[in-house]
Amino acid sequence: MSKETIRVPDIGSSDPVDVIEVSVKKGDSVEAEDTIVVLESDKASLEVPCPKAGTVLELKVKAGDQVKEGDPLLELDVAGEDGGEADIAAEAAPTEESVADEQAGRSDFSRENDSADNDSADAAPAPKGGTRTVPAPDLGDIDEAEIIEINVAEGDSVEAEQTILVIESDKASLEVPCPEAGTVKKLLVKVGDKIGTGTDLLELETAGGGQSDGSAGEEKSSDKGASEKPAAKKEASEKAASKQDGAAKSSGSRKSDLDEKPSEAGRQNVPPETPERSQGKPSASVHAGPAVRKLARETGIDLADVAPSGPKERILKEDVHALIKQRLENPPVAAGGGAPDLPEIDFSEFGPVERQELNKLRKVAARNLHRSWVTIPHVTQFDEADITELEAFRKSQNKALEKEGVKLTMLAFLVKACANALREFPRFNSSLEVSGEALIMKDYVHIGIAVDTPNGLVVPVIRDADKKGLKEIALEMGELAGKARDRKLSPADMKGATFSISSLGGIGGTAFTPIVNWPEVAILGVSRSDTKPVWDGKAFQPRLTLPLSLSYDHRVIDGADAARFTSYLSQLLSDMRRALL
Ligand code: CAO
Repeated sequence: MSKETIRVPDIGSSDPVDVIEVSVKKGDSVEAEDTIVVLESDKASLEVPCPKAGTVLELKVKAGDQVKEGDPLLELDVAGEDGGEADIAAEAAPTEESVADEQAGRSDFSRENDSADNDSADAAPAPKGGTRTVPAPDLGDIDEAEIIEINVAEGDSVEAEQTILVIESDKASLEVPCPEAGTVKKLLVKVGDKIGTGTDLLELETAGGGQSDGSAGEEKSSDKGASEKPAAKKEASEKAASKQDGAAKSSGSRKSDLDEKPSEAGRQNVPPETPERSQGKPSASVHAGPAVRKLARETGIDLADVAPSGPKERILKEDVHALIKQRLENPPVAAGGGAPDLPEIDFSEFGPVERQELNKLRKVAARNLHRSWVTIPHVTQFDEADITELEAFRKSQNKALEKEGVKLTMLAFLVKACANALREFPRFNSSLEVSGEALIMKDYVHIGIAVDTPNGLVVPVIRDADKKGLKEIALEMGELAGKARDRKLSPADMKGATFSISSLGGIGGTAFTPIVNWPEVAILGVSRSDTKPVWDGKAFQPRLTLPLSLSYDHRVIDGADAARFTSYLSQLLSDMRRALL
């Protein structure tokens, strides 16, 4: 036996970095090049491979520790070697975030301190309008990399820095950002293609139209990919994660493993990144290194479905394994009771037809709706609230508030009332752990509001609704609804809802059964209020009545609780003074 201490390799910086993942445990057999830990600074992450094969005798670090060059990582019983003890520094392998810097001749954390020398490339003038070819960036010593995702489609508008595709080599994946804003005229590559430095990727029509030779842009594009500053890279990474699912699906490529994380989706049936996909803006990302992504791909796991347990919501290998285990133990509903395969039907046999491709927002919404529908046992509780006095109060207040530019809507009262009800009935503000073994009770009340836009449905979030006044809620809602319709919502605007409200009151209808927006456990549907004759014991009185439809996850909420919740809500809306109690 030969015991060797494996140490932190040269990471190019004397500053300590975080251990965000320990990929092996005591007793594990590791092969040379197997990742043993993942280190991360503010701007880059680095997978550290084991320099030799052997058995892990002892771990010297744990996730959350901080280390610097030379610190011991683990003790290894080196396979096939005998005698003595040795010290050995691991050699860092780049993750996707460090590849761009590697291309620029830096494969370590030092890059975060030396971005100034790259500014010239970033600042290279873009051609003023025209069609240009965007080539692959300088891939350094990577001869060939495979395109694993294409994140844009022909006709898409793209922004500068938006990820257009993701490539992968043996050790790393890299998101290739668009060097400038424009419209994708033609894709010149497809998923599965092998590309090298300078391979033409797409034709981009840049602002201004017309034709240009694009050479300056090509140069810029190449440099850009190679020398992109970490912050920009990080953002591009987020963009890629936000975009790739739709693109992967539409291009019929592999199951997306850079998929978005829908778990904090603040929207009705649509993950938060969805509108961003259609808008080409950054969005929530899955945080995972290449090794984890590879594992997910190999095992057919969609990283979007994996609950992260690492720091900064990073998905670890063990998270992927946990999901595989869970699926083996509890096959998803689809396996037993999901929709059977549907036969293709040629509708043109019966009359003229036109095929209309769904936009990305709707495609992803469909997927999430289906997932919620088949995984959550839904029940809808119907109720009514007498809002006669509330409506009178609202109208009277609106006259005064108009001057301040605030429109006090019924929805603002509903948000406030729901926030109160959620504090009163905290189970409605929880999430069921994926294992099904625990509830995550949340000590914050963030309410998602379904907003209808021409592009599809989005759900911006009013944060800490329980702590805000009606005016503040009304103002914020107006702003968010406006941003939604102008497609200007940021990912942060749509994250973290604990409960959603879907109001169709402005449109019509008497009741409906909204689908719970997983991982939330309940959603309130609101229909159009109407004046109804209500018996007061002596006579029928005309009362303005608001229909409420509360759908809930029956695994978490009992029918009796749902009835209590809507009764409470109804009483509160009948007399908001109760909110003060
Ligand atoms: N009953 C009667 N009238 C109502 C009402 C209700 N429950 N809710 C709103 N109204 C009235 C409003 O008072 C307003 O009238 P005035 O202009 O005369 O004041 C009018 O309907 C239009 O309201 P609105 O819809 O613009 O405003 P809102 O605050 O009620 O709703 C928003 C805002 C963003 C929720 C809404 O515009 C929207 O997008 N709704 C659709 C949500 C959706 O699609 N949900 C379905 C999800 S499930 O697939």
